[in-house]
Amino acid sequence: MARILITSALPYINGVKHLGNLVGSQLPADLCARYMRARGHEVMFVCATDEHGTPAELAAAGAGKPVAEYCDEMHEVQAGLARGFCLSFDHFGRSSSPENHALTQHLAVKLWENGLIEIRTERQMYSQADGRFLPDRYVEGICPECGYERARGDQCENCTRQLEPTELIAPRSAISGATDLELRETKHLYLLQSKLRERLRAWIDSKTDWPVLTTSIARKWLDDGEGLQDRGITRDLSWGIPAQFPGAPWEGMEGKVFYVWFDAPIEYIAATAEWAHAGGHGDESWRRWWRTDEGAQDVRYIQFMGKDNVPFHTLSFPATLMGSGEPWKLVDYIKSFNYLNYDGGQFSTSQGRGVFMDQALSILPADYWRWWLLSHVPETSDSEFTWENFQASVNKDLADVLGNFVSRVTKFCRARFGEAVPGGGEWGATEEALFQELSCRLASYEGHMDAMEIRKAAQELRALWAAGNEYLQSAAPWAAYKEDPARAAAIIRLALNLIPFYAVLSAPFIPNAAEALQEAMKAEGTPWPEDLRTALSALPPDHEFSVPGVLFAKISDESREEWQQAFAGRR
Ligand code: B3M
Ligand code: ZN
Repeated sequence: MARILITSALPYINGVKHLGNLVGSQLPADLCARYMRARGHEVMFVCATDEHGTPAELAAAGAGKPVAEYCDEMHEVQAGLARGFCLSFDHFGRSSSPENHALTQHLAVKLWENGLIEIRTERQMYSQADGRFLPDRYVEGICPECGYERARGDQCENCTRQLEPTELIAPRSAISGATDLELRETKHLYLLQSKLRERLRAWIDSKTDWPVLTTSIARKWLDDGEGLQDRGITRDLSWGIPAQFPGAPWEGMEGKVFYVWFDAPIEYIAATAEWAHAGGHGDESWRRWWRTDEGAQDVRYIQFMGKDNVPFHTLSFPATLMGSGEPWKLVDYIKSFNYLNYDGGQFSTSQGRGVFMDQALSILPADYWRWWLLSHVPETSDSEFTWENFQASVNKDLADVLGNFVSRVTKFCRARFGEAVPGGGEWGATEEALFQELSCRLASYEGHMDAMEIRKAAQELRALWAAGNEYLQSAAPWAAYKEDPARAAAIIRLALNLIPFYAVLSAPFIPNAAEALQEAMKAEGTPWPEDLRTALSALPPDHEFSVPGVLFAKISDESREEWQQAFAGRR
């Protein structure tokens, strides 16, 4: 048994996330957490809302609410949607928590003590029209790297380059659209990341098993130097973690807060502390996940995120932790994702294009979405959601393959033998062939899941379901029943045993359906099939069950068309 720490990139507080956001971090992280728990590992799975920075302020202003109130409300909304999608966080925290305030300020002090933070006077965008400094997303303009026209002052969405507002070409205020911006002097704390370049490079070089998507982005910013410039880590904002606080070794930072990307990843640690405090556990209970001098040397730490977040997790956050000089746990594996597109274009929060988490749950249960999203996760390239593809995949994989298998087997048994596992008869060559196939596929499924090759794992899972259908087809219990009822009983006994077996294997993808199957088969608590033959004899003769209700309803052409229309326009 190992100890596995899993974090998902923190969803911004500024509104309900779309399915592209969900599949890029929280959902695959949940898949991993569920799988690792099922394999008997001790798992700590945390996430949180990312509540600081200009996105929060802009969204609160848009909603006409004080920022704190807006964040309280949106946190509850996002937590509710996470539950709706069965995201099995051990804790879903808030980057605005007292724990994060304390840790962020603590780490900044350590960095200062190690000579990695200094005060710099810089010239910063000031808007006459708005009467204020314009940090980060308060400025928009053209990306100096790729020419993208709607680059934001913190990062270009198109090419992932981290930016300063002053680097944008033709900058304008995101508040008023004003272009009369001038540069005014102000002081900020700077993190001297460039001093850590060689340490970071050696660390990245040691990660030979990381996905290419992750390391190529890291190397790009490491090599051309742009990504690892010394960065201002404070901002002229009122909402955030104060940069001037009792015990701070510097002066003059009144009215400034830490930059959201400085405190957000620290919330991974703080969320674990929040978990401990919420459960009444002592500090050692979270520190054993995060301090390599207090137990975390045995932890495997896996992060999940979209590709635009990779520079912050491969460079900035490790720089913070390494630079502190304290023994914090660094990430062991970063699983990053490309983008999911929507029906010929992009999902867009600003334009309300695509399906958002609340809308998705209002039309279909979570498992339908989980299955499609995970089996089409944009792992090696961008992928695209279309309603046709969604309909086909739900109807074929879930309804025809898994749902139909369960329904045929349980109904046939009820009609011929009653609602209990039939005894008698023997297994022969057909069963032997099935065992062979299942054990190969199970090993391959486990291999893909261990490596978090999610699409391949989904394919293998589907093939495991299909093997059950093919077995039924070739063993033909309905025909056997006429001549040799005992033989039919043996076939059905095996087929019934496949149901809890499938439920356990499928639970990371479709937890609700898996639970319904376990309940119907009265097989709750079935363990992972460490030994195939044992697992497939787990339900003995006379074990009672009930025929489950429809597991997955097919999506009709009418519904598909209706949804296609409904989600084409503005949210
Ligand atoms: N909130 C960006 C995003 O949602 C950001 C991730 C923070 S992870 C520490 O894409
Ligand atoms: Zn760009």
